[in-house]
Amino acid sequence: MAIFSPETETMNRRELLDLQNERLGILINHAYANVRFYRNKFDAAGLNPDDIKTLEDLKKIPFTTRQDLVDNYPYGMFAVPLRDVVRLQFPLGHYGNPIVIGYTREDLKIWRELVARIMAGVGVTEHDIIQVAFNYGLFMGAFRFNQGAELIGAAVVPASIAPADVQIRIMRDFRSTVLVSTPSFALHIIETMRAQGIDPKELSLKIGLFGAEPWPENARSLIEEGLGIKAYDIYGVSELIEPGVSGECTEKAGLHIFEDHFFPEIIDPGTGQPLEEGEEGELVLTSLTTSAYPLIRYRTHDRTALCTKPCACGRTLVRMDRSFKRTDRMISVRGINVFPEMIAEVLSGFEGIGPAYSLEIKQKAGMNDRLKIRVNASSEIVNASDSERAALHEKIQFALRKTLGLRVNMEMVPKESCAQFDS
Ligand code: DLL
Repeated sequence: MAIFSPETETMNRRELLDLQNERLGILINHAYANVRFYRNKFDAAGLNPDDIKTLEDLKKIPFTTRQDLVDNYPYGMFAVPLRDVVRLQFPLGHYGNPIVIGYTREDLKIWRELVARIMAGVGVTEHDIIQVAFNYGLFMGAFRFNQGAELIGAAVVPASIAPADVQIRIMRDFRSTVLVSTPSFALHIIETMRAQGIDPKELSLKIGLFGAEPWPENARSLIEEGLGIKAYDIYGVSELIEPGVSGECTEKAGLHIFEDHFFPEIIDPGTGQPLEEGEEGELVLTSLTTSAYPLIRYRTHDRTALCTKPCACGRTLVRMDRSFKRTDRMISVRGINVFPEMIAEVLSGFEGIGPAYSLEIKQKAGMNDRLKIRVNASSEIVNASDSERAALHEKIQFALRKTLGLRVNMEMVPKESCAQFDS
């Protein structure tokens, strides 16, 4: 398979380390000079930028968390003036506690190349027609795929959130060869195709790139068989040029992390101590080249393990295991991140509702498909008229949808039915 940037993707690991150390020095000085949050963090830890000479020294710096980004909303984490920012995006799943990510022209160029690397690595070429079925309005990833594909020279169909039957029609009429979506949506397309009696052989699809949520191997088999394609995993985090942190190659033996732009560490989520290669723990990432929104030792809360053994594809980049578990309580439902604290916050706005609630997650092919929330309601609400209860139900359901960015099924139950949060 083609390697888009062979000079870095197949670099000798000693040279790669030198490159990372050089970039680290620039990053640390940039963040210290331009982001008060980092300056304060360094000062509080008694560090100055000269103390961080190599990646070994990075361990001295405290972690950066999502809460830090929320606390510094909107522009407190920006390391460049707004006039140098050419795009502002807010990630899905953060409506309750918003964050905003900025990009300079150079940041956008990097992200475009990283997505192009992932695509080229699974065999996408300028002859392909790539159907991107991610939400262009809100989901930052959609743009990344668009521009990565254009860099390769492939044709892009930004099918966005068109319903499954429309997606299938586009696929058939345009002869799309690559589908990019969440794995859940790919399964939904397959179900719709079956219901319409459409054989995958009628389509021209050959490759699928799927991510934004954990998807087990059995889901991969169902997608590969259902669409007659090879399906590959892509991983990313909105706060860090998502997607584009890592992606599988045709070997399907882990996701290559683009270490020339991100330095990965695996830590024990409880103690914060670094773990050895091969040990499973929480992935912590440092963006080495991001100029507008640099993140140092950012805790992703995703569980994985790393492997630096050479890959048969020829890349020397470290591989991360496919990630299925979190170290926090975040739940991914069809690619949308749900933080239980956000549910509690919505419920707290309604008199006689909560605070206790329970969550029921319905899975499909090992992936979270539907969320049901049962909330405690006071006896006044339980005994109110049907129309009053229905009006309140609609209000709560609407507020949950607005905050979570996800349609949920909500049920009000008599108080004491839900003793505590329970997922
Ligand atoms: O989901 C970025 C993305 C877009 C990745 C498109 C791939 C394709 P967020 O919405 O910020 O960003 O969610 C990030 O989703 O911390 C993981 O918990 C989970 N996640 C993302 N990709 C994968 C994957 C995008 N391939 C959070 N496997 C991450 C498992 C994934 N979990």
